[in-house]
Amino acid sequence: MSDSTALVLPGYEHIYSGKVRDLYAPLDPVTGERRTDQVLLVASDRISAFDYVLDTPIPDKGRVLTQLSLWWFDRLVGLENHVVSTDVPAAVAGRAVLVRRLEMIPVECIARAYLTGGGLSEYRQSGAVSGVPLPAGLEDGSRLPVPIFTPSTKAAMGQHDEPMTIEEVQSAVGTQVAARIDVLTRRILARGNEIAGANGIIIADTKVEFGIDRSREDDSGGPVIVLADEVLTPDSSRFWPADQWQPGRSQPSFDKQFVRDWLTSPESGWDRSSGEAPPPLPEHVVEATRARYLEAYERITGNTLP
Ligand code: PZK
Repeated sequence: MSDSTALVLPGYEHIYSGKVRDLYAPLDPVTGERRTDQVLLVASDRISAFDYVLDTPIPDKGRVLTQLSLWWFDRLVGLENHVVSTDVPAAVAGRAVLVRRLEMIPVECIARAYLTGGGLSEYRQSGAVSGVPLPAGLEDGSRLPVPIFTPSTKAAMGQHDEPMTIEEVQSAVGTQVAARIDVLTRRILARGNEIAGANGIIIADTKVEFGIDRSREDDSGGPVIVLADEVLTPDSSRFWPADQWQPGRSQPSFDKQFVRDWLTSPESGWDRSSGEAPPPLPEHVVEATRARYLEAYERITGNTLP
């Protein structure tokens, strides 16, 4: 998307805007040329719900997501990540990261530790998710015996991602890289749940993205796989308060519950099936949502937002 509303950042050129984030290329201070080895990843305060980007921003959301990702990157030891520097323009301080430009792997890497959403639908139809057979009798919110890898396609914006079989992943990226991203994605979720679980948060599932650093090779001459994007945030993961977890019903989501509940309540006057864009959020919904994002950050990290 070429977004004329994206910020103008001195020393950077805007290259792309997603629903809630913006991508910039650094400019060489001497030649003014675009650098091809790095990108600036900027998390906005925009929020999406029901596939719409809402008109009302959530203050501090971009900083929460960025700072939480950085906190996790530090704790996912043994896994390379794309972070180069947090020294970024003042206009985006705290919500932007300068990262290594990677060759992105064209797969949405999803791991599930609990069953809900699209995984639950697949299970109810076939007893399996992404080709992984599961025990009978699982319900919405059930914990899985082990985290499973349920990759999907990276659809263009406005399109829906489709589940991929492991064979399709292998065809897209080769059997070696497919096996690596499967293991790494499940390991990230397992480690995330070890850490967040100690603070009463369940991470039901998560989506990560990997890239390949083509400037290097691993010890066996294979590709160097690097964790990119954001990691274990409320936008990429389902966070559930552990004390309210109750399999057999849909779980309250940590972040967007107020937004979803208000948009579908009579108070909003919005009909989800009308095809119309949702209305702006009232102050109380903005504040409750902001408080939930901050609470997720504080409960997971044990710190207040810097
Ligand atoms: C990259 N995105 C998703 C993010 C958007 C879209 N390290 C990297 N190297 C090259 N490309 C990317 C990354 C990362 N991370 C990430 N697309 C490409 C994205 C932010 C805003 F509009």
